Amino acid sequence: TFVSLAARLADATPALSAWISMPDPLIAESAARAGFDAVTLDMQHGLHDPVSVMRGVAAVTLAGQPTIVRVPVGDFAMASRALDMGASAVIAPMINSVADAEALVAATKYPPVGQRSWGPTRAIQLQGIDPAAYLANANQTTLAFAMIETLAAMAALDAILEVPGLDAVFIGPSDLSIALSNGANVDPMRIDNQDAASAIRARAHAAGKRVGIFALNGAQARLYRALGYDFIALGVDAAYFALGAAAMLADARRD
Ligand code: 3PY
Ligand code: MG
Repeated sequence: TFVSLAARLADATPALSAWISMPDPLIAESAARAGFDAVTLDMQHGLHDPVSVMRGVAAVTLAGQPTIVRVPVGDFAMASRALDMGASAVIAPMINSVADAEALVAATKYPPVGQRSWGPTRAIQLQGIDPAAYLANANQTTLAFAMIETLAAMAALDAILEVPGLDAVFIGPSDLSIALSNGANVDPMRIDNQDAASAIRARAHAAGKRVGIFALNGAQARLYRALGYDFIALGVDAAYFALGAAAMLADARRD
């Protein structure tokens, strides 16, 4: 049976999501079966394209997990298409203004909240519901995450949080650390960067929004769990493979 990210967050907070760059659906399905609470397919920096997203969402859904799609920068049409393909949330990078946040909501919510165009054929197939039920529930069961990862986004944060229909924010700690150091370094764990992320989290929670963040490894994810994030994306598929291979080889070569 279909599980949306909204439903998963209601009973597993924080949800820990896999982060998948490799476009074969087998990779996404393997992550779904490995114990993550959700699977995110990355079109911004990862290799996913619209066809691989369609296949990946199906594989993850049939394995019983919610799928999230991070779309490319400014590609709000793809945000609609990801939901049409059955994703239960989208993450939009580089949301730097109220206009960006409004464009995200317009693409991902049906009227009267937004202007999402009708065509969720694949989502309806995968979720096993009828079109009327999909229309009645989609604005609640699909989530739009605005990525906050620039100085402009931090400056506009309170206004972005007031955009009707925006469900959640997702902090990009690497880009944020580059912005806060004026390009000097990329270091998500820098104290000033963690302070900025915590301030974003507190303001978003005060506005009633869910807050997600990206963790490079298990130690970072543990920190974010303790801090009260709702949704934590953990690592990346290439690292799961490399770490698993290294651990197995080391075990094999032990005397
Ligand atoms: C960032 O940290 O900038 C991200 O976009 C996380 O993937
Ligand atoms: Mg980023």
